[in-house]
Amino acid sequence: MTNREIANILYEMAMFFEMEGAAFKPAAYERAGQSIESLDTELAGLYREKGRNAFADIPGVGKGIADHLKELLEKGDFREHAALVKKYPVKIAELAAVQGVGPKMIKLLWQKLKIKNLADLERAAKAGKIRTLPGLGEKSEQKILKGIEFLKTSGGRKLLGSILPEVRTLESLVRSFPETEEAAVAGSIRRRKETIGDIDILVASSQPEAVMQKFLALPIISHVYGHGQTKTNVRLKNGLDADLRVVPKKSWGAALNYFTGSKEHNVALRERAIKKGWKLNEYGLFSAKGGQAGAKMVAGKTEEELYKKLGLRYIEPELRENMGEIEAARMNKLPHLIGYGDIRGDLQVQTDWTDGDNSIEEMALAASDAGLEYIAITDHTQYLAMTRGLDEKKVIKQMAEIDRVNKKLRGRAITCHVLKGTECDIHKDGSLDLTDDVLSKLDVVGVSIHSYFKLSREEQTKRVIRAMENPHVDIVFHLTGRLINKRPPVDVDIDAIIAAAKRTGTVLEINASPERLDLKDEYIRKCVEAGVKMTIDSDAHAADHFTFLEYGIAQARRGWATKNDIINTRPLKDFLQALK
Ligand code: DGT
Ligand code: CA
Ligand code: CA
Ligand code: ZN
Repeated sequence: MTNREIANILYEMAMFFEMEGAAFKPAAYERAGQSIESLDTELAGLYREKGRNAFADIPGVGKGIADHLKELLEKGDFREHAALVKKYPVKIAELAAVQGVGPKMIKLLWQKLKIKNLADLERAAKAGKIRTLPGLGEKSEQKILKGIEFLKTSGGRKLLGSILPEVRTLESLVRSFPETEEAAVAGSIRRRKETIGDIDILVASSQPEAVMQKFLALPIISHVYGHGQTKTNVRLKNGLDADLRVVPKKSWGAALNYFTGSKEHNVALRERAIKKGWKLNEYGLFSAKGGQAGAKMVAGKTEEELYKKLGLRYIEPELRENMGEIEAARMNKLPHLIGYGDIRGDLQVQTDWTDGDNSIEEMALAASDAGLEYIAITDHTQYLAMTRGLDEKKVIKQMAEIDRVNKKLRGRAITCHVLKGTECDIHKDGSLDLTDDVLSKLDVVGVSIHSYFKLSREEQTKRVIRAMENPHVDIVFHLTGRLINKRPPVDVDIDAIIAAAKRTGTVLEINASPERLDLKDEYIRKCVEAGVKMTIDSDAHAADHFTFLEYGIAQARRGWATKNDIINTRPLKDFLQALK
């Protein structure tokens, strides 16, 4: 039984006591749970070694709770808990995870409607039964349904792009503590996953307690779940949880590696260490000779040293998913990933001609400030009436305006060049929303799907391929149309699309907008393997959206893409030559 599992049972006790209306007990069990969750060592092991003495120094664990813990560790449960589970046979943690649902309501739901779990709750809410309960109305019912929907779609995970700026601020705050020797954000954020469960912050310091105290005093913290000497677990005001660990400097590399993950990558590395007769954990790589006491540290101060000792080339965090990177590192076949500063142009930019916030000129100036050498203006087309999409006449008019802006920019010695483009809608049958005559006049033709998301795989694939076969079509924008946590991807045969891209010379876009990240990593890797070229575009709808490009680059790196795979890393002339 892990500390977290033990803590969860104590939290459950706290909720039962709240249902019972008991005084003090809910807070006492909550506190004991927090203490155990933040212990640096596993309580089960400690109990095996020391018996009841193992509980002596745990804050909040008095005689009563210690008795329960003893029973729990020996028998897997304790009588008082089992009795309450019998009295309230409900999935209490599952129900409490819904926003606005607490122990008191759970009791009411059980007693009046026999609601045991999330599925029961959803059924009752949809049937209009919640509003019949005392103290609850239609509004509470709607709120519960919304809470359930959120839990289902996101699993509570947040978009990387919605939190990274704030995480960076937090990281620099922690780095600025005088006792901090090294600081880094690890976990899924360092691997730049699309969505993030929680923030893992790692610090190297010889004074962990001072670091903890300063961390706990930060105003962005809204709740402390628990804190120990080297480990603290908090909730931030932005709704995310954060874990802080402090390690000695000599273990920095090993700890950074461990807490960066992924778990699967860690497991594979550990197996490799074992094969070499070593032991790998968050404190270092050790020679196992002479048992625990005689173990000698072989590596662990830096990650580079750790990989080297294991006979591997350094593996970038974005690749650490145990998807073949360890084998590639062993064979010296890792890709030389595209770098974060490698993008020169942006091929999907909207303006106030349709649903963007800024003018063509404002977007060009912002792009120039962001260090870009060229952008394509790609406003929506007429089929998207909602965005005031452009028809042929307006496209021609916009081309003249782009000429005017380019001239003006040159006059001011601004080197960012504005290309004429479109985000042309693909109709249901794969025909396009602008005539070939107009498409032929543009520098960059992007096409995309904004309707009929639910066509069969066969129809959807045929539709996109027909658009790709148009000789004027250069790029397919956000191929699958997904919105992370909001809308599923359309169903397409990705292998057929990639084959068609190869055959027709069409480029596929990696859309960098944080809720799109479309293509996903697996598809990018397929493109790389097939030799199909890609662009990384911000899909900017406002002047400050060029910062999104970073998320697209991260996505490309997670898909093993090199600079050569992404054509907008090239200077303008070479970029244009790479199009159809
Ligand atoms: P998340 O938070 O769900 O977005 O994903 P991660 O990868 O940040 O996962 P998290 O926060 O649970 O743990 C951070 C890292 O710590 C994880 O990437 C690898 C390491 N880790 C956590 N639990 C285990 C474990 O049971 N075994 C191993 N080998 N590593 C673990
Ligand atoms: Ca995490
Ligand atoms: Ca974590
Ligand atoms: Zn748009």
